Amino acid sequence: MKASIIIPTLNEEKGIEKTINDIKSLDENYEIIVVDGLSTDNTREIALSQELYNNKEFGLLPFKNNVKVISEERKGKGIAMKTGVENATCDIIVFIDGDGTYDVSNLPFFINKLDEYDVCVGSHNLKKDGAYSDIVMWTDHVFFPFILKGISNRFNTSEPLTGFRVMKKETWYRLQLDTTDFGIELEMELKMSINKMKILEFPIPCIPRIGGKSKFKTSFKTLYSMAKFVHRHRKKFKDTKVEIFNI
Ligand SMILES: Nc1nc2c(ncn2[C@@H]2O[C@H](COP(=O)(O)OP(=O)(O)OP(=O)(O)O)[C@@H](O)[C@H]2O)c(=O)[nH]1
Ligand SMILES: [Mg+2]
Repeated sequence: MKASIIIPTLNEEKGIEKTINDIKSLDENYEIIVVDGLSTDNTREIALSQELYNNKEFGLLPFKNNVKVISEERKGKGIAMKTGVENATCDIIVFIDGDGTYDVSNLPFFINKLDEYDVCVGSHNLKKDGAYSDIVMWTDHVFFPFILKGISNRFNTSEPLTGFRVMKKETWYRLQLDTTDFGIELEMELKMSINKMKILEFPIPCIPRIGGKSKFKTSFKTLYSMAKFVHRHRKKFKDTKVEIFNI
């Protein structure tokens, strides 16, 4: 198998099927791990139905794009990501959201780039033609990173809060992350710098959520806690070596 794709989900019944099908359509052999945070909708059932469907379809290759569904009762995207890694059997791990917002079509290419780079990250901010679909997306992907950049002027990547990252499992363990919520993305940015990692950024289009609600609270409280984190560590953000891949 090529890689374990970890998908944290919390009430993503509208998006999870598309997210899984987009991966299957790549015609590679990935391990798909859905880490569900006790969703109260049908996310878990839909993900489980994908597992059965696959086993039946690929009778001779029962583990091709097999879907593992894990329940994680502890709250937070960061915890879900960690649980996903602990259950991943491949040496390469990929993180994406379960709301269908990430275009995975070039994933095999970026997995191959891990011979040269420590982490490959997808960025909505490199692509001019992918208009932001709504105010929430614009706030998350443009306004927040802009403000954070203004506060610290230290980030070298264009979308510090991206949820699309590709790395070897050993790189994840080198990062030694302890944030349990969405702040894990900022902690990753920080630790990538501290460890002087080589990063490749690639442009991804802005695809609107298929349904469900954003769990990222675009509030001043979030902004304040993130700004505080960035300010506290501002001197350590400078060593990331980032290259941009122009598709
Ligand atoms: N298991 C688990 N998953 C979570 C939790 N919080 C968020 N997620 C998932 O993490 C992913 C990212 O959360 P989103 O709500 O999409 O955050 P976002 O991408 O900033 O917001 P959008 O722009 O609306 O997509 C989604 O697949 C969520 O369902 C949680 O507490 N537990
Ligand atoms: Mg999302």
